[in-house]
Amino acid sequence: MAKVITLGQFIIQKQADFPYAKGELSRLLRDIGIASKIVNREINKAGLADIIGDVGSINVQGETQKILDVYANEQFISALSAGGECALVVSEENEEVIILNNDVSKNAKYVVAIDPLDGSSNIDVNVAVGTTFSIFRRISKEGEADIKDILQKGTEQVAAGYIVYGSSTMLVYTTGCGVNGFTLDPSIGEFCLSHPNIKIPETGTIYSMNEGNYVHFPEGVKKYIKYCQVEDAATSRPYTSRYIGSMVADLHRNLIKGGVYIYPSTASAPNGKLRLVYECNPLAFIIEQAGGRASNGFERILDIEVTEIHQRESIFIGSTEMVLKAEEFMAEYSAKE
Ligand code: P6P
Repeated sequence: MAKVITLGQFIIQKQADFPYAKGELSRLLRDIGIASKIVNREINKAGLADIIGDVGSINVQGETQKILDVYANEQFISALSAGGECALVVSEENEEVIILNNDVSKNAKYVVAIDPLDGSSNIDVNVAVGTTFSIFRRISKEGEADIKDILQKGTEQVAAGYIVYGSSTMLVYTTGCGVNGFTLDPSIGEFCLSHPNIKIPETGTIYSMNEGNYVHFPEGVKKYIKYCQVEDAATSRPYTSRYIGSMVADLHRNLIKGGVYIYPSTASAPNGKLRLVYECNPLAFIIEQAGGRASNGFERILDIEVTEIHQRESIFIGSTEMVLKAEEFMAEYSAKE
């Protein structure tokens, strides 16, 4: 029976990789882990308690806020505030940055961007949902956290990860030294190392996108879809189309099995739908650390200038060879658009 390594033990073990670390990032990651266990508990009983459905309010994205969205947001923000290792939070659910200026947080070394519950429209139909988070070192002086701390390019992230609340609940994260996955063991309430040093297959046979938007896709995406559907035994085509409507779940499946997820520009989302700061950047960091690739069809996601906390970006993310092929079609058919 292999020794169980919990998330907390693993973080402490890995802390040794950072000679100057004094434990702040370790505690921050643990704070996120604790909040995710509380959120997980509510998600798992959403069908029972009366926390399904809308609170009637609208978030900054103009999306109806589900009770669980709001609950998850509150849990993560209060965990980050209480933990004292985070000076500022950006959340999909809040229009403005949240500066945590209590005595311990105002001098914290790190800032966090988070989507507390992505894909929450799936809650009511019992489909997997996810949390994404991105961690930066602050660049402001102690006591004066501000928006510039979070308007940093994806390459500046010190850590990033996601939690996928699926058939099991998993936390997957990177600090720039590879990607490790932990599965929640409800019997002991601990995330346990289940997927050490995850590497995404160089190529795959799964493509994920909402083909209902086909008529509004860039020409390069249309050509790539046709490429995926052509019979060619040598390259295992036609591929399989899998789209859950919950990016974290689609990305996690593609991370394990190989595949590509694409959310390009569409008529209703001319800059793509996904948000750069708290969705594209953390997932791009994870995928690159696992040996994959993430771009907006033309430019590496992690290199994209960040100008607004809720800015949207097209995303092509997954197995390197599949993203490269899609980028070839974008270069040939869409670069001029
Ligand atoms: P559409 C969920 O709202 C989300 O942000 C992603 O998780 C998901 O992949 C996508 O949007 C679904 O959007 O337009 O296909 O319904």
